[in-house]
Amino acid sequence: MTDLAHIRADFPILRQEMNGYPLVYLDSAATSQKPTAVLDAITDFYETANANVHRGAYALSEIATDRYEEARTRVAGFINADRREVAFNRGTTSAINQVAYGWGLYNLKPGDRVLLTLMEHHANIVPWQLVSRHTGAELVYVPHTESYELDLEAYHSLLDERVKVVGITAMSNVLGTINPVRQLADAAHAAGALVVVDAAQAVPHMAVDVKQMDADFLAFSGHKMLGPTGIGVLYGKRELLEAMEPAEGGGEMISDVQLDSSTWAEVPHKFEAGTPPIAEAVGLGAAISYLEKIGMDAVRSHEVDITSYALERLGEIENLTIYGPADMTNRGGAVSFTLADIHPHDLSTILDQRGIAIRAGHHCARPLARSLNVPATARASFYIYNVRADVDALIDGLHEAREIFGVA
Ligand code: C6P
Repeated sequence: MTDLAHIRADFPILRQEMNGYPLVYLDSAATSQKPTAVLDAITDFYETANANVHRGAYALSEIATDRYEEARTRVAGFINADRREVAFNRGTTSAINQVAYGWGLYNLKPGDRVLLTLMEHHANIVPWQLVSRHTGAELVYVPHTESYELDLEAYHSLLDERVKVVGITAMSNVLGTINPVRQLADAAHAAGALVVVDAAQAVPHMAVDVKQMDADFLAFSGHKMLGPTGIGVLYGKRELLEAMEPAEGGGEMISDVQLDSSTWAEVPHKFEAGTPPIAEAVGLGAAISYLEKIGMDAVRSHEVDITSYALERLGEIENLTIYGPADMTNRGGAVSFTLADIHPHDLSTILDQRGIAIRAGHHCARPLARSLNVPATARASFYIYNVRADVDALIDGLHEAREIFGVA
């Protein structure tokens, strides 16, 4: 990363104080902050191009449609997909629901299995549970090892002909673990299963190439990658999207509507029922341009640098347990921990009084929290605008928490 001070200056919110301290934002895994370029792109859209898309036969609507479709092209380029393989929606959660209800509901049956990992976010668990109620398919989970990696031996032994779909998080939002998606996908394909990749934590932080991964479906959210809330992406291999049913019906997604049946629009439009998040797509396009200017390799190398520093400094604190790989080769910038028996919510409150924002809780991954045997963890997560001084502030705050709670 070339010029960190310059990058920080692009994020107006980071100039703000919180509780009388400079804001130290360590919750980018929940949502990232937004640079001026993204905020300006959204304002500019509303000021100069706002109209509904794919509908009006007038110039302004065509301009809006062009901006919306340009954003799709940008997203497709970013993940090395064809633009017809990129459907916009509200976020990772809605993208995975599209696959569960559009593919799972029509293709799963009793005796079939959906193979998930214990690291999954609820977004890649609950939709499959809901669909299993209708289809009778069974959910099976791959555990993690003691070093917080996916148990590959267990994965291979669970991967039999009953498994029709494998759901994998590319990067755990709790452990930070980066899973070997290509290797997992090759094995899944050899067993005849499709692969759904939850890339909510991966696409913002590293170069993701859907062809290299050989993902059948891949989901991510704009708001975790400098873009606005309310916009997300479902990538799917074209032949799968063409064969898949839409999970939502309404305007925009049809070719024809008769009284008792309809035919669908071409992909990807059949997955975009109703007025889409137009300005949000434009904002996501601007976020991608911003990330591309930095370069995803530089984004990743900054993450490696700042997270290694955080792991090193957290390691200095006695009675602090980190839940996640110790080595940066297969981990990202989400660092979950507990400190002695201080409740993570108390830690978060004490840090908040110093202007430091971390997340505490189960991070929408309750099965994982249970397997870690903790009700909650504290989690610091990093992004391009974080600097070593942010880590130092976190460490000072944790020392204060130790004193307040009388931890030896
Ligand atoms: N994780 C976190 O603090 P949505 O809410 O649809 O944009 O993203 C859901 C989601 C799916 N998968 C993973 C791996 C995620 O991390 C998230 C969002 C946030 O960890 C909010 S719970």
